[in-house]
Amino acid sequence: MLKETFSRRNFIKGSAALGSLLGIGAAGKQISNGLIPKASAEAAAGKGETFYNACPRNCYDTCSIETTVKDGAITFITGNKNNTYTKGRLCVKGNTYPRVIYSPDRIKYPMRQKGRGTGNWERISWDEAYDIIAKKILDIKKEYGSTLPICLNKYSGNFNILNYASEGMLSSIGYTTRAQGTPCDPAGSDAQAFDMGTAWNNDPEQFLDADYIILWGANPAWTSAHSMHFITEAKEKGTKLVVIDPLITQTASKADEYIQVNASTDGALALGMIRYILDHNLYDEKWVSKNSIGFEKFVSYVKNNITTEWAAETTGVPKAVIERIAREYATAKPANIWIGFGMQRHVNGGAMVRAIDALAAITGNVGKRGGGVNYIGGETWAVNYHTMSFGPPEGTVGDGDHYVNMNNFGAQVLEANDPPIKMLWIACRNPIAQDPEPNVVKKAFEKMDLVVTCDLYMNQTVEHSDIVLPVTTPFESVGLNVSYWHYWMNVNEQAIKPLYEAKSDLEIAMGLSKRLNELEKGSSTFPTSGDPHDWVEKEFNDKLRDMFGVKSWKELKQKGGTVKSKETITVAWEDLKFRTPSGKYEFYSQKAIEYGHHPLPVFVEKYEAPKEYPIRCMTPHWKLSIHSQFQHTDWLMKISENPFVEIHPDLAAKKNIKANDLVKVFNDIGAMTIPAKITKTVPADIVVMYEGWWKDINYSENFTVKAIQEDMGEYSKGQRGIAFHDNFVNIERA
Ligand SMILES: Nc1nc2c(c(=O)[nH]1)N[C@H]1C(S)=C(S)[C@@H](COP(=O)(O)OP(=O)(O)OC[C@H]3O[C@@H](n4cnc5c(=O)[nH]c(N)nc54)[C@H](O)[C@@H]3O)O[C@H]1N2
Ligand SMILES: Nc1nc2c(c(=O)[nH]1)N[C@H]1C(S)=C(S)[C@@H](COP(=O)(O)OP(=O)(O)OC[C@H]3O[C@@H](n4cnc5c(=O)[nH]c(N)nc54)[C@H](O)[C@@H]3O)O[C@H]1N2
Ligand SMILES: [Mo]
Repeated sequence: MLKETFSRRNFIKGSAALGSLLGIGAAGKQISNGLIPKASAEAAAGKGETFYNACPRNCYDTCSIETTVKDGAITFITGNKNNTYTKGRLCVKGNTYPRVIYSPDRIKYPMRQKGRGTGNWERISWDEAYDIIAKKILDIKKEYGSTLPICLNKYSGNFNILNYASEGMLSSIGYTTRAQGTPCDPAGSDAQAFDMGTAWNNDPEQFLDADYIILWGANPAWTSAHSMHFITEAKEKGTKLVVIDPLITQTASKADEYIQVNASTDGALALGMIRYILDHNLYDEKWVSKNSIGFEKFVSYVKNNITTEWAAETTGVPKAVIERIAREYATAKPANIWIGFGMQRHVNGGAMVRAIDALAAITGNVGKRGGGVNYIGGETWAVNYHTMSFGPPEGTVGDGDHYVNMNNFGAQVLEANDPPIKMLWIACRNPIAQDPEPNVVKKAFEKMDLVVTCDLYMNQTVEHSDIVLPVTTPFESVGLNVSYWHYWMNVNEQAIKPLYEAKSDLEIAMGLSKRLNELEKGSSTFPTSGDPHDWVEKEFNDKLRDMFGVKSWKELKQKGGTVKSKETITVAWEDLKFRTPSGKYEFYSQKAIEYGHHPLPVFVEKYEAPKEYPIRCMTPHWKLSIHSQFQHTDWLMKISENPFVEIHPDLAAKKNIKANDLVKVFNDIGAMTIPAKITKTVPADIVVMYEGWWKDINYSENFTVKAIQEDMGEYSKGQRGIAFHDNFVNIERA
């Protein structure tokens, strides 16, 4: 068994040379003396030039930012007041951006590591880096007769539309292997696709129009701070707020009613509520008869299989509570449900989402302003993806790209044999920290001839790479961002020059294409030069112009850096034309059968805890980071010094563990030792460790997480996700 310990590690592994390459030491001093700006009153008053930026992280909020620049340095940032979602405010992470940009930990130059994981890095020039990479690509193509042994793992470190240059670059050299899927939402997105044709949420600003709000396994107080403004305001106006979560989250603490459900049993809760609603004729008969198919079959399933007594026993929620919230929900108009991504990270996550969707549909809450069963949306991602429009070189043989599941990347890379994967290109991803079974991911890396990672900071993935290419922050490059939650489009201007030798992923793609073509003419179809502003301009099309009412990038800038889309798309399914095969809401889904599922929203059992590891270990998202990002920020490190495991006092007493004791959390694939936080916010059969990593600490919440699949994901995302919360461990005092 692997034993991982909690230790402050010499991150830089004693390399003085690396220290200076990272900007620590002499160079670091120079930065802090010269560049790190102070948020002075003068700057806060707006003196300096103003630029509009967009926070491009994988976050519901995708904020519009106003940046003040003086003498070429950022002196102040704040939320853009022209945006009614951001409302002139940033979250705690966003407010630290100047520390992120000017962090002495930034990777400053391209570097090559002599021996993966040795820390023996040397500075190389961009030309050398391009040369090594281009030669390897051409060698692989020669040896294997195709570029399929080259694999891209790119996801959401930066959702700027120009960052799709990574995908475009790889497409431009031939067919390659791709990490496919999403860790965020796959099971729930399939569920909504079976029910309605696709996942599509109402504008979150419409929480203000709701009479009743259920936050179902979502923790927006941490993961979507700006949504909380609307929820809180609605509550102040008299809207009832219910939070359903096994953990007493910060969001739960704001609720009128908190319901502590047994993990992974929400399907039973929704079906129990449905039984009550059907029995008491509280459903919207007109809505279901006009807008749905399969309702009768569903009713028959519920009446034959579900009782509120059974639901109470399964979920741990008293029968009287199930019945009361069922009545309240069904009679409030409109009633709004927000299903979190966290809730569906289970082996029955998709089935649970289908049951909750059904609850919204039978009460006629789908297609209503202020109502809806809100999960995720993509209506505004109507950009051209111009960066990806360059096909493979002429004469490329083969029948297309190969795919491995991003969520089980390590194992699937190891399994790929036809041909084997020999080179990794990693951008906007930290798979060694963020994926399940990090040791399997490391093994996959060992099989490679070359691992190239594009990133801003050292992390576990960079440490296991051969070459690291330094990338820019959003403030040093241009772009365009839309959200999967709100309905705004934000422009990102270049506020300052790139620091050190950092380049954007787009510039890197152009540079590599240039070198490839110098070495072998026609080996990459990606443009070898170009102004990034022109690339942004190429993302606009008539649909986007119509949706947002702006013609161009420049106009977006003139309009205050941010515009909201037309009202008509902000109420999901308002026209009640569903994108299912029948065009109706499908309680009975033939598509679900095609993908191997029950056609109806039925109850599916939770994952059974193994006997030796009876404690569920949940790993939700952390308030002070976006996954592995924002951990190089001195301000945040100050208030969040180290990870911890949350344990209920009863469980702690049973295990003889006291506050701050070091605790070993372990199962058959891994272990780690971290301090205990004793708290009643977690139930006695669950412990919690937060997702992310802490600088200089050998911690990943994934050390014990197995790659157990969710039930759905293939239909809408190509691949299933990981049941991150069906992770079972044991604990003992270390
Ligand atoms: N600060 C911050 N914000 C973020 C992120 C971040 O890392 N940090 N990440 C972004 C990304 S990529 C994502 S995917 C989203 C995730 O956003 P959320 O879905 O809001 O966040 P999670 O922490 O994954 O899970 C939310 C809640 O689901 C609960 N949950 C787990 N299992 C169950 C269950 O069986 N039933 C019920 N009812 N609840 C359950 C957890 O206890 C947790 O409180 O947040 C985005 N925003
Ligand atoms: N146990 C457990 N594990 C989880 C989850 C969970 O709930 N529990 N949640 C999962 C979810 S939902 C997600 S979305 C994943 C997220 O996991 P990742 O996709 O790895 O997310 P990040 O850590 O946000 O970003 C990865 C890297 O992108 C880099 N980056 C930032 N900007 C740029 C850029 O412009 N260019 C390039 N090339 N790189 C850039 C960052 O510095 C960072 O190192 O984690 C998953 N892992
Ligand atoms: Mo995510």
